[in-house]
Amino acid sequence: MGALTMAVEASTPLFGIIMRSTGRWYNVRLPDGRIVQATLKGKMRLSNHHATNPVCVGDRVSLICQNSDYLIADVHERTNCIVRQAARDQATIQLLAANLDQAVLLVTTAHPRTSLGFIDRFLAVATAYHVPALLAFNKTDLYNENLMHLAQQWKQLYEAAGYSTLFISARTGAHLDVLREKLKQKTTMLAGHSGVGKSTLINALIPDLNLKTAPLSGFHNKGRHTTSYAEMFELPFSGFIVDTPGIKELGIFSLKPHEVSHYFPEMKTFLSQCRFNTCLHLQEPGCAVRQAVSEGRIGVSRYESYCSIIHELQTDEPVYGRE
Ligand SMILES: Nc1nc2c(ncn2[C@@H]2O[C@H](COP(=O)(O)OP(=O)(O)OP(=O)(O)O)[C@@H](O)[C@H]2O)c(=O)[nH]1
Ligand SMILES: [Mg+2]
Ligand SMILES: [Zn+2]
Repeated sequence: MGALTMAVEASTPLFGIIMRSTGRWYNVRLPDGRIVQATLKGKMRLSNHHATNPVCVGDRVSLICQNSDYLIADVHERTNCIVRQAARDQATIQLLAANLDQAVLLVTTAHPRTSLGFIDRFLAVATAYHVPALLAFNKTDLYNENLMHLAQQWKQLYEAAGYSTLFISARTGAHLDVLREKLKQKTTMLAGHSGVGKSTLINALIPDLNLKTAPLSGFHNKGRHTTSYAEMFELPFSGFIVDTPGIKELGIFSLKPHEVSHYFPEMKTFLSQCRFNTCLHLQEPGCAVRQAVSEGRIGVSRYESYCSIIHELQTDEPVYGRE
């Protein structure tokens, strides 16, 4: 009886979650918390021909053990998956992270200041991918009166649009208790410009981790990234957090122009009031969205970001379908 049980166990695939992928090797977390290294089973490499990587961080997989090597044999269906363009003007995508419960976008009015356009694009893409997003203002220890005033204005703008906001300092630990509550038992993607403090924050949440961070002086250089691949970490208070690199290229490429307004939550209530149901809310007569902007019920900067996304989608060749 005992021997039979062992044989069954050996042939049953193990369940695992991808924590990190660097080229050929994947770190996979087993249900007991152990992390093992695995490679892809041959046929897996071919499964998604649009993507440079068939498996990504957050993926739930079936593992088989062959000659004491772990092989990833299957990827379970994803609840969502954030992708980016593998390279500009190339018809390939890179899967960044899958099965996310939420995204925290780290922003700051200090250095390097986040642009509203970047925030709006990120929020629209996250909404399109069914990942609820919240804004965390970081480096609040550096906010003087002006920077704090600006941050308060942004907070109002985004809360009015339907997003939660949070003020924290990864450096001093201010309000990290509030953030911890939001992260508990969830899988969260942490996003934000290079230098905004993502790795510093994860180090603060997970003592002894010691992720590499970079001094501020290194950020004169555009496009510099200290973190160069996505990696998921287990939080000591339960839950997982994904540190992501280069979220800048996170594309709006997969959005369709007529859908974009649905990813701006504050526009939703006005959409049915436009004269034309094909209204893109640009120059069309009888547009309820533009009316709402002129009445101050939709933020001007939000509307400008909306227009710039539409403009980009209309001028760029759409090369991808939605993942
Ligand atoms: N004063 C202050 N500095 C911070 C805070 N958070 C991060 N920093 C500093 O900002 C710099 C960049 O932080 P990182 O954590 O490396 O930034 P990152 O977002 O991981 O950057 P990439 O890996 O390049 O995407 C480091 O010098 C940090 O010490 C904060 O809350 N306050
Ligand atoms: Mg980093
Ligand atoms: Zn309209």
